[in-house]
Amino acid sequence: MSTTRNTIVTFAETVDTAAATAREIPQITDTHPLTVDEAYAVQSLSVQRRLARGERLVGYKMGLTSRAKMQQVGVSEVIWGRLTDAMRVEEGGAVSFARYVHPRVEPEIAFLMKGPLSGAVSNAEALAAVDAVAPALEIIDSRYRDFKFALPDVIADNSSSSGFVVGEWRKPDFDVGNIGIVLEADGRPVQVGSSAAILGHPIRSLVAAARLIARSGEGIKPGQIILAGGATAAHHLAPGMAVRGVFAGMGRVAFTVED
Ligand code: 0L1
Ligand code: MG
Repeated sequence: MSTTRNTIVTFAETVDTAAATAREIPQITDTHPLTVDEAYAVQSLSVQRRLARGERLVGYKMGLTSRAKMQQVGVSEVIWGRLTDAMRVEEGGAVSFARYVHPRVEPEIAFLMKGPLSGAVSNAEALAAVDAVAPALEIIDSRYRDFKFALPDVIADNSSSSGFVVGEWRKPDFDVGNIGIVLEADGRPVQVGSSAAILGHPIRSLVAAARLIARSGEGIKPGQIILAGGATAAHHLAPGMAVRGVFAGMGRVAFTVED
């Protein structure tokens, strides 16, 4: 079955509408095989629809950055998605559960960029382009029914990205390679991990971001935020829940879930 430009446009509209209206959809690859490149083309067009509605691109998220998640989806490469200003939740703020299909949260490290980054770069070059680091929480919400998807489905669906919360920025004058992280729900620890779970060191995720995003003809720009990927498994959100990430030596980041 061939994938034409019209097919890409149709799937972009499908995933965009599903995200905008919090409706679940069947996985695309059930009825139409997609290559990874075609899936990124769907993602690109779907995010362009958001930008056309007035949202602003503010950065990128990296996904499947831990061995556990890669095994879960059966892949050996990380994926990425786009972040817009409308996806950002104020630190300590509230989100509406009704805005999502089956949302989960995972703790991440966020990088704020001061320099551009694109293509093949070293860990040192990536670090030199970082202005600040912060504890962060990503809200992921696959729009696919029963969480059933293949890799191209997830990529097309903006790599499940739905929202993100960023804590206080700090100068990157300390090593973020092994930060102890506790994810709490209603004051109870529900996940415990380390930033080392993010490709062994979150800076490697930034290096991968520069390489992969360049393939699509885009580049990381100063002022943009990069979410490095989940440091623990994701935890399901529920109405009324208070969520907090506690990052050793970095601070806290929190939000609540309303109905
Ligand atoms: O942020 C991520 O690691 C992407 C996860 C994509 C799959 C999922 O929704 O669990
Ligand atoms: Mg994530």
